[in-house]
Amino acid sequence: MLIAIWAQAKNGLIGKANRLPWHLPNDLKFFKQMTEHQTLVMGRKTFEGMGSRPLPNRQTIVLTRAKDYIAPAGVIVLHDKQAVLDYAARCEQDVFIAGGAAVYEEFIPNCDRLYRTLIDAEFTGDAYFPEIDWTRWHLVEKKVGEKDANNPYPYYFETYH
Ligand code: RAR
Repeated sequence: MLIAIWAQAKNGLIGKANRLPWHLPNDLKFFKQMTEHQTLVMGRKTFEGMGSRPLPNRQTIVLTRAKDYIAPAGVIVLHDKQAVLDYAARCEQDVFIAGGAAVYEEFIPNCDRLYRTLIDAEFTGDAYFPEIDWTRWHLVEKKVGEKDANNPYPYYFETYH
């Protein structure tokens, strides 16, 4: 299955200087849990925003047009959408589209599920989730995130089929 996973503020904000605009460790825990032993696809800027290091216990695929891109050992570099779709069709694992904006825009039409963390707060940043055809998607689950000193915003984990 191809699944998009992202966190956004109410206004669609997803990023700031290739990083996340907020500190919300419970979202990263959710991201970790959902993607464990699966495959992650991320754009080159998102990968570099995460320190150009793959996360443990999941296959990382970096998408870049640069044919000479050097990634750390264990990271797969692919250069276009079709190569990712071919990879996803062959691999046994779920393939998670993990950002950023340009990558979501390219892959959402091919996704089977969406995992959206909706953060009910305002932040500043420079990257927004793209416009998508919401008539295709049905909310099947919405869980309230636990608020505490380290996770001080109201937030929700939504699943769309
Ligand atoms: N697609 C997403 C993401 C993606 C995302 C983006 C980032 O910056 C642009 C990130 O850097 C802050 C991260 C970070 C993830 C991360 N982990 N993820 C898995 C750690 C933390 C675990 C609590 C980790 C993982 C696995 C093993 C060990 C450690 O730091 C991610 C974020 N959120 C959502 N909803 N969709």
